[in-house]
Order: sequence, then structure tokens, then C-alpha cells
Amino acid sequence: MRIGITCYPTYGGSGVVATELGIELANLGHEVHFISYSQPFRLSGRDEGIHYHEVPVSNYPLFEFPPYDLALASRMAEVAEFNDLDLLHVHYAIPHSVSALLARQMLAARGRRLPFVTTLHGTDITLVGLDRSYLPITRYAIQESDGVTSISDYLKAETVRHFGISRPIDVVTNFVNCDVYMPVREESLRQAGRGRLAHPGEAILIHLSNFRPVKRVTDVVKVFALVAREVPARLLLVGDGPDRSTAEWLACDLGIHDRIHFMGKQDRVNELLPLADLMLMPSTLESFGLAALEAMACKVPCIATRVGGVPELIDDGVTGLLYSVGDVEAMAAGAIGLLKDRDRFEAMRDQGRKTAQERFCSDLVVPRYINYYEYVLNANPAAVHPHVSVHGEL
Ligand code: GMT
Repeated sequence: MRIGITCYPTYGGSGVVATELGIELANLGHEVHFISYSQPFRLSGRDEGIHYHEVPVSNYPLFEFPPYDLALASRMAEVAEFNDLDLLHVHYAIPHSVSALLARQMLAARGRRLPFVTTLHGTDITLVGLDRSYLPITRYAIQESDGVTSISDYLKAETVRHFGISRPIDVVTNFVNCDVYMPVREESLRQAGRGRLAHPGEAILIHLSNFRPVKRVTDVVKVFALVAREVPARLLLVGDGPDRSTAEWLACDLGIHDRIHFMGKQDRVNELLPLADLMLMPSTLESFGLAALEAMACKVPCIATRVGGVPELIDDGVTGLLYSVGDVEAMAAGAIGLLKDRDRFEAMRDQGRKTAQERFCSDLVVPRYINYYEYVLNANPAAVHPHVSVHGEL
């Protein structure tokens, strides 16, 4: 198949999922075309079977807000026509599904079919999509998509509840490549640099996010401060975003700045995650919690909040520990208890990896997307939604 993928290319779970999906599809022999304003950060630019098409956005002085969604629609239609794409797969509904809808109509006017699949990821439904400025058009584009998938049952239910969507939504969970995200043995750990990040006998806690308010990075620092009182420990904060400086100030105020490594944005998190003993994910909301899945695949249990789709991923007490939002004392107590009970800790590490392999491994989930594409392509194959007929250049 020739598949166009659009996503937010910067650091963020939906972009990560879209990029990893593109890589997996290309490895399986499909031709993948990313269409976005910059190259997704996990791509090298030289990946076999993957092409990248930048969306140029004119910054004409009249535009206080350059219309990216229109430029994206034009580029989607062009790329589809030049490369004979079979379908588009857009990640995060706003504005990508609206642009895809326009591209589909532009090509239909030329007698060419371009179905599109929208994958819902999180705040496109639970936050941004609920904003009255976006809600009607987001609802329309979801409803009009040729296929809609959601990354969790929770998000599917929220989409139906908030948007009144009547068309079917298929749940295709996020996934992890268990051969890329895997635990490493002690010797490799030392070579990989754990020695630089922690002293022997210290526990390493890790948090990975885009440091937006929903991630509650200050709770991460507070939990860590309580843990570090009881257990020799260090915290790796991976990522960057609006709440980073608040977190840095808090670390100074709590006198633990020297035990926290602010590592900024990192490309190869699969090399960092196995260095950790525990992950902290105290978010206000997660529709899935991809970072926790990546950690589980590396045998790193997660201390998380019982929100959104997280309980679909983490079995409380078995593959991680779940708490109420903001209950930093309980999260710290849970982390300390686990670090002090080696048998329970080891069992949880093993169970996490097993769950990742048995339920969320890319080998299992990516074929579900491929089957879904085939289903969409086979549904009403003659439909091109022609309104007018246009020939010549797009
Ligand atoms: O909704 C967002 O915050 C954006 C999105 C992203 O691009 O980072 O995150 C969502 O999608 C991820 C990948 O599917 C999920 O793992 C995250 O749980 C989800 N974030 C939220 O629901 C807050």
C-alpha cells in the first residue's frame, strides 16, 4: 500500500505513535509518505521506504494567523496525486482530519479516490476539541472520515459522549516495538552510562513528557523529594516544555536540585528507559500513556494516576501502581515500598514486560492498522464523492 501519514512532528505522543507506525509499515514493505510542517523527530531522513513532504506555509503579511490547515490540505492532495497514494492516515483530529477531508474532496473533483483514517489521541477530544471554536468542525471531520480509530476504550467513550459521534470507532491501542524497547543487563547498563547518572546503590526514577500542565511535572519533583528522603535516589527528567522552569525552581526550593538531571529532549529514549528502576507519570489525564508502555517494555514499572485510559494499560498492583491525581504522599509511599521489596519489584518488572509483549507489541498491533486500511479501501471502493469535475493541474 502507499500510505500518507500526517501528524504533529514535534515531541508528543501522537507524533511518536504516527512515526513508529510509519517505520513499522515501511519495514513491512509499504510505501509511507509523511506530510507535515517539519520532519517527525524520530525519522532520520534516510529511512528505507519512507518519504517526507514538507508543508510550506505562506507568511503573507495580511495573515495574522497563517492558514496551515489549508496549506496542509493542498499538500496532501498534491502528494496523493503525485505518488498515487491509496489512503491518508491522520493522527490527532485537529486540524488534520479537516485538511484530509478537503484533500479528499479536491481529488474527488478530479475523479480520484483518497479515503482517510483519523486516529484520535487525547486532547483533540478531551480538551482542545471541546473548545467551541473547534468542536463543530472537529465533529464534522470525525463523522465524515472513512475510518476512525481511538487509542483506548476510554477515548472512544469520551468521543461518543462529548461529540455525539454515531459512526463506528475502532479501538486500536498504542504499541511498542519490544525489540527496540527492552531491558538491558547490568554490564550493558554500566557501558550505556548508568554510571554517569547514578552512584552504585542508588535508585533511578524517570519521567518522560512534554512538560505541559497536564503532566503535573511538579508532582514528579514532589514525589521524588519524598522518595529521596528514604531511599538513595536520582531523578531523570526527560523532555522539555512550559513547566520545566517551575520544576527547576521547585527542585531548588526542596534542596534536591543536585539529585535531578534535567536532560531536555532526547531522541533515543529506548536507551534511557532501561537505566531506570521506576517511572513517574502523575498526569491529570492520559488517554493511554505511551511513555508508561515504553517503560513497561523495558521492565520499568510505572507509578501513575488512575485516569483516562491508564487502567487499560496498567494493572494496579500487578504491572504498576495507580493513585488519585495529586496524591503525592501515596505515590511516594508506593514507590518506596516497591523499591524496598525486591521480590514484589522483580515480579512487577517481569509482568510489565510480559504485558507489553502479549498485548501491545508492534507485531500484534500494526497488522490491526493494516487490516483496518484494507477494510476502509474495500468499503465502497467506487465512491469518489464527486461534486464537480476538474481536470489539469490541481
Ligand atoms: O492529547 C495530547 O496531549 C496530545 C497527545 C500527544 O500528541 O502527545 O497525547 C495523547 O496521545 C498519546 C499517544 O497516543 C497518549 O499516549 C497520551 O496519553 C495522550 N495524552 C493525553 O491524553 C493527555
